[in-house]
Amino acid sequence: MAFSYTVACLLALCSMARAQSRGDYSDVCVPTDGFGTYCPTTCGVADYLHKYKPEMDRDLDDLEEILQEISNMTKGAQDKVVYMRDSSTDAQKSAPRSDVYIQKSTNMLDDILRFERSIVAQEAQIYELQEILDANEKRMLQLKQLSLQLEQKCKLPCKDTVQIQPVTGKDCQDIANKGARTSGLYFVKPLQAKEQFLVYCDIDSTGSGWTVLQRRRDGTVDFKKNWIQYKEGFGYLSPDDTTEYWLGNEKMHLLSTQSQLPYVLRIEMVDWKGQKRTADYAMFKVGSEADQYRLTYAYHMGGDAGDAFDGYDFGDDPSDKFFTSHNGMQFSTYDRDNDKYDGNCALQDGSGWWMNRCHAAHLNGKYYQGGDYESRIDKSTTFDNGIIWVTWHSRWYSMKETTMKMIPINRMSAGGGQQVGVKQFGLGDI
Ligand SMILES: [Ca+2]
Repeated sequence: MAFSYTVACLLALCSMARAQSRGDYSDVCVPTDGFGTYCPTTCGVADYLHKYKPEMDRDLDDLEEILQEISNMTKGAQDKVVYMRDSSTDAQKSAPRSDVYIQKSTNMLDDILRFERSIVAQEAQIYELQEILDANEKRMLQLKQLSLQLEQKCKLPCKDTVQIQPVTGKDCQDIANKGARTSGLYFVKPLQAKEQFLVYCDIDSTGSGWTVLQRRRDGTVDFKKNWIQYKEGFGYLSPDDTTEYWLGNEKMHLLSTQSQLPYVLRIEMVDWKGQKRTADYAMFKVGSEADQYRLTYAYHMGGDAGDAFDGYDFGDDPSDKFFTSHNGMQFSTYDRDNDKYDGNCALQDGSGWWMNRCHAAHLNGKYYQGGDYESRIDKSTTFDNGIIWVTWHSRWYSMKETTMKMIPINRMSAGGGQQVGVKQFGLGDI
């Protein structure tokens, strides 16, 4: 057996040698124990290779499979890359369109936001308009009511003519003496008058007839007038005593100087609280135009308004009272300065009046609604120009209503009023 093995081995070795040259003799080699300790024989190498070949083959097969897989996967990846490239190209090709859509949708979103904002703003506007509408409806209702009131008022018969009483006389007391008992408009003709003129007579139930010279009641007539206007009179006479006027210096002169019978001037004032006060002056006269319609009276007879015509001590200067008295003063207007002042009182205070330097009483002054006017004027340019009677209210208080009226002095006792003592009076007293 050993022989055969050796022979075989030898044969195998020979064949190995041949095989080596030919390369196809691996199957016939017999492995020996000496392999690995000694230098390998040709057969040992062949056997060793043979032994590991299948495993290597399997591994190779596996590797081949893996490589195939990898190859497949690579192919897939390549395909994918191609696909992606194509897609990318396609996407690039279609990009402009999608940009348009994105832009469009962005625009739409912007529009929606804008509309939302617009809706909120419009809702606020609607609310405001609703409020205005409500206010207007309320106002319309008020106007409708007013319209109704006016309609009813218009249904009343209109008075298109002024009723003038038929009785005449030299003054209102003369008219009352003739039996007139109604206050209203009458023609009077003082003794020296060339023609009759219209006056308002305030006649009471006892038969006292007051001739009214001046009336302030609502500020509707501007009392800033010139010499001629104060001379002739201005404003409006009304049969029911509802208007403002100055009867006129010439008429006052004719009325107050027509006879030896002295007159009393009564000044009536109403303040803005509705309080009424009076001041009476005995032997009231207005001089002729030649004497610049000078004011004179004998004395203050009484009345609860105090004697402002006598001047007033304002505390500014010891001469205050002297320079603010009115008895004996000539009449001044802005265009005719007859006052005792270096300047022009009538121009400064915008009135016509018996100015001194300048006044403590000023019934033709500017009409100030509400009374107190000090805070309403610029005192560097405007002085105490209101409707003033300083022995009742301060010079910064303007009266609501004034009346200047005259009556023969004998009616003062006859009318049940104050008893009057007549004092002699001359120009030397002023
Ligand atoms: Ca002057």
